[in-house]
Amino acid sequence: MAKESSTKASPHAHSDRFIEAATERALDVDHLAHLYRQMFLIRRVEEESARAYATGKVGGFLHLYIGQEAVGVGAIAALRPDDNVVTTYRDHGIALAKGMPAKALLAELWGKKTGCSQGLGGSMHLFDKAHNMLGGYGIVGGHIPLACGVAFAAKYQQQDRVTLCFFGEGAVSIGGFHEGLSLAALWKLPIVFICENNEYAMGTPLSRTLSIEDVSQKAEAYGMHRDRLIVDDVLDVEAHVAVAVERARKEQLPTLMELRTYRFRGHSMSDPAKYRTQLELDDHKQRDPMTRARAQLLAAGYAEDRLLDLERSAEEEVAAAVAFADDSPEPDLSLLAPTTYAGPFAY
Ligand SMILES: Cc1ncc(C[n+]2csc(CCOP(=O)(O)OP(=O)(O)O)c2C)c(N)n1
Repeated sequence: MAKESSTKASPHAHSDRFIEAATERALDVDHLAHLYRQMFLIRRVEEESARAYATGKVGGFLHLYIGQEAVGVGAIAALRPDDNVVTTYRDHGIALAKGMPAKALLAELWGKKTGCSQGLGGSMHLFDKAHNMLGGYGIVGGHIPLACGVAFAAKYQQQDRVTLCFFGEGAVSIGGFHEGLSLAALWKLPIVFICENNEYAMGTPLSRTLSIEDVSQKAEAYGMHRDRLIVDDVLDVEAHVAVAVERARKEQLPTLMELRTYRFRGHSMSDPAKYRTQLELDDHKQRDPMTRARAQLLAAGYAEDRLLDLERSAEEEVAAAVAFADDSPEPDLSLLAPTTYAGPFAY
């Protein structure tokens, strides 16, 4: 049986209940402004990445996080800097929220030497040891057992560090998901599994791949805590994830969370997203959590001038990162052999 945080209510009902609770809390406008700036920065970085891809500065695959910013920003706000994060190829927003500088990120997408992985990893493999951002993985669900290993290491070394593991709903039918959850529950690992349910795995809706609608129910099979919400409000995300993070840190117990979100762009740059209607997309854009955070700030008396300053400073940060990536050198050719083959290479 799942634990007391379980719910069989619809995600809307759950979210509404939480919004009521949220309104009872005093709104920390400076904190919300900080989260809004992070979301705004991510969106602008993604827009510049798309532009660079179209002009051939970025090669390979590019999966944008536009529309989902409140998930990564809200969830990571509930962490300490020394906590670990592991995620999928849709990793730009998560890396920025975890503290990776925009310069290191864009230089990596541009394939430059100054990128976070010296330009060798690219968009899907963002790593930043200093900020405990442990990747960026391309195999759907393949990183979930790896994240369990990270959480196991923290527990084994008696550190009170929590691991957040993000994945899409497409990973829920993959073997690694079940192996990971099973071991996390058995070994009582300090980990929070966050399923970013953005409704489509490439072009396939969840209803065509899963026999149930509530992904979080999968936790029941492993006797794991679970939670579920619709991502309208970044502060709600933070508050929900904070409960699971606390449980992981204090009780060494894992949680599976399903966060219902939506991506505004196609799966990757090559996807025109013809499997959904314009009406559906417009409806989701109307409920954009980033716009909502901006409106919340204004309603709470945050001066519009301050908001514009904050947006301008983010724009400047992105422009500086683009210039940095443009001006950075290509990776050293001497890295090619030692990073491709095992052998007696000096690296
Ligand atoms: C094991 C495996 N199978 C197939 C793919 C090809 N693939 C890449 S992304 C993707 C869809 C995954 O969707 P989801 O998990 O919902 O994440 P989202 O892209 O929506 O963030 C697929 C099938 C892959 N990378 N790995």
